[in-house]
Amino acid sequence: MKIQAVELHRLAMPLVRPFETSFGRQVARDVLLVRVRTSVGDGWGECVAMADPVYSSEYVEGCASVIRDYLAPALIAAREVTAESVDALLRFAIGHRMAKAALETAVLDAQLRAEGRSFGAYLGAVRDAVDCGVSVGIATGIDELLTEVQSYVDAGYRRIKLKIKPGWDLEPVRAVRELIGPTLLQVDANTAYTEADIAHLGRLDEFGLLLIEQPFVEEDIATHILLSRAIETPVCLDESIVTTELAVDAIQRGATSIINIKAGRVGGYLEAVRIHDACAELGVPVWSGGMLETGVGRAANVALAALENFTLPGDTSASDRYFAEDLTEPFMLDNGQLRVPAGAGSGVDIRLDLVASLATREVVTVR
Ligand code: OSB
Ligand code: MG
Repeated sequence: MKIQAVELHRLAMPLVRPFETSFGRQVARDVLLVRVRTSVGDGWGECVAMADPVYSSEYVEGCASVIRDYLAPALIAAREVTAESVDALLRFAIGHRMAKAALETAVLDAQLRAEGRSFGAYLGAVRDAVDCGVSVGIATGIDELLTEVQSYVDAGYRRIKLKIKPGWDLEPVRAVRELIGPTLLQVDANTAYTEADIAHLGRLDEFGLLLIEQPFVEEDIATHILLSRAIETPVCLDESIVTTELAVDAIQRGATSIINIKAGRVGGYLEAVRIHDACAELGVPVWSGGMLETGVGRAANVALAALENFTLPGDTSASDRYFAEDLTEPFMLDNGQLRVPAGAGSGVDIRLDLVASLATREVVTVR
């Protein structure tokens, strides 16, 4: 296909409840959508970067800027573009994986819509519905936390993930474990701990957690190896894993035995599938992370989570866990699962009226 134009749409989506992590408190999602206009039709992608560079170095304004000034012009200049060639066309720019992923996803969406093929069929989905978990932010107190967790258990979520940080770990985990009994439970520290906390984190072993996600800074594989040796709870990496090679290396060195896959973090769905395949070969289970996506990004995440080795419930929650109104038809939980969209491309329709009415910036068009 030929890329004729790339549009950047910025909007603000209020969250149904504030989402607090060790890296800050979000009250709204600063959303960046990319629409590619191509010779075979349009495609959409959602950039997963947060408003501020606090989860990774990328942030929404930076992504919009690098797409506008570097990435989109490179695709528009190319004689022929396919989803499979986007990575090579954008390799001249170092890093910026979330920005690149948004573009690659939009190109893939256009390509698959034109072919009448779904993301699930293209990526290799083996099921038509996926098990869902929910990521629960740091609460203002234990009572508030238990009320929120109970509402998710009542809604049917198959796994609870608690955000933890120093000062908010053993006590909330104990209280939630007592509340939910044998329901799957895991924790995510978003890099909030250091090597000095290893003995303390070992105290989580008594709660039978599925895993502890990313306790130390992303570059620090060595301390994750030490922790994996010191505790029984499996260690799972999120922020650290940005390529297939890094995933394989971290697994072989004993730093991680489960991997959280986020297509945005690794540069796109094609690389996400490569990580999935490499982990399968090494006998390492994976699960689908989330970045508070709207239905646009969620649709593709749900398709990815339908691959064989996604054996643990993902952070693929229903639309109403995040938003009162979604940008697509809402994703609704059915017996703890979301249905994999079966329509062409991402399989969802974008509500252009809502995208326009929630806009915080003028649409930027690169041509
Ligand atoms: O670390 O998994 C994370 C949200 C934003 C940034 C990072 C993370 C998260 C979540 C929520 O945990 C996942 C979701 O429900 O989309
Ligand atoms: Mg995480």
